[in-house]
Amino acid sequence: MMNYFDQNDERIKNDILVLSKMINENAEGYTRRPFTKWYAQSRKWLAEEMKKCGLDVQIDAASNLIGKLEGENKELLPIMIGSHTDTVTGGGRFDGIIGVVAGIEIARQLKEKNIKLEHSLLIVDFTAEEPSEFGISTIGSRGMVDNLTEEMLNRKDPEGLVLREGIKLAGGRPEDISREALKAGDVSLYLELHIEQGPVLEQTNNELGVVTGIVGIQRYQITVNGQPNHAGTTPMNMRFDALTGASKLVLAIEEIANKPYEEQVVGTVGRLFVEPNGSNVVPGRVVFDVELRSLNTNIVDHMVEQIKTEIKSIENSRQLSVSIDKLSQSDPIVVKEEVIKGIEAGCKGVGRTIYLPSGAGHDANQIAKIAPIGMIFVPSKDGKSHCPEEWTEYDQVAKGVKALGNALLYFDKRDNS
Ligand code: HGY
Ligand code: MN
Ligand code: MN
Repeated sequence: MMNYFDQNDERIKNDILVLSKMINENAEGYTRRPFTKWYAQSRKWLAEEMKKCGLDVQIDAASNLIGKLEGENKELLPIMIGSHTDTVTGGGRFDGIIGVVAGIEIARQLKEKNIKLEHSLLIVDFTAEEPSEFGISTIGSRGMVDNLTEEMLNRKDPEGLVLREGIKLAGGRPEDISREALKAGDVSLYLELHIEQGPVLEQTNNELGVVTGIVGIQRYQITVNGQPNHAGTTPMNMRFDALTGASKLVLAIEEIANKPYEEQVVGTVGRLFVEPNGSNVVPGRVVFDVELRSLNTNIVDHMVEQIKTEIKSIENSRQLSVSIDKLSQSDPIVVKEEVIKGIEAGCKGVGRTIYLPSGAGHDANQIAKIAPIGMIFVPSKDGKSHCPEEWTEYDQVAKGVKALGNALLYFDKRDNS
């Protein structure tokens, strides 16, 4: 595969630095949550960068930012390159961000080198990929493939913002999401560059990862109801303590996830609320989120059944009432052989490459519902992500961009030969 694209470390570094300043300065790390003024600021900058390299820019009904470059052959379906620029609270500067920057840098170089693609090219910044305060992740890419239900659109965040209003705030038209959604046969291929968010590339001294599959994620909300009471006058044997009951359940979930299964699994409780949350009050109610991940959906379903059994036993032994509600589910993805072949070709001659699955979920999980998907990983220092220490060398990111650009040309030529 000819190396048509340059490794432009400096421009990539500048893009990442500019975006790393558009953050909530009152929050930890590099925080840019969706539907905030910092998100609007970054969106505005991205749109300007897209326009500068000749992309026709629009916001779709689900509020995704999309830059389009018309292809030479109108018979061919567009190729899409995308990711997200929202972060988790206290997050880093690379997760998602490098995938959108990569798309823009590829568009810049196509223009500079006067390379004419046969396919039209769509560069997408998907809205709210990270788990949101609405209990849903990949909001924009869900919307793009009509996978946002009315119930989801009517959900409120803790401040009372309704998701459909948030989408409008970000420039979307919730009422048009279903009508304008993309279907199978609308997009030829989706490609995404992303940090690995794990230790494998670094530990094996590789520079590029050809992603072979992406885990499926199921998220649930568990509510433990007990009885608030005076912490000083309520004897230990007369308490219905929601927090100690929830703690037993959290540890049981860890135990369930630590069991041996034929496929790797993870189980996490990352968000927990105590009511009334007073130091001299026996907790009356605890609400927490559980997320379970694996490449094998049957194993996750089996874990959920084990959690439900634990819930029954804790209800009986502690006279509490516990409910479990499903928040969201994304299905696991296996990357198609012919896509892996093109990604291999793109990485050839760019950097040391290995094959690995993704333990993180991505917008690609949603776009896989309407098109073949492929992903390229670049290393994460110490395997860290979703924290301020998240780090990838700029030249490593630029190598990923070059590989992605080469892969794009491989697929563009493949479909037109
Ligand atoms: O949580 C994830 O897997 C991704 O980083 N949003
Ligand atoms: Mn991400
Ligand atoms: Mn993330």
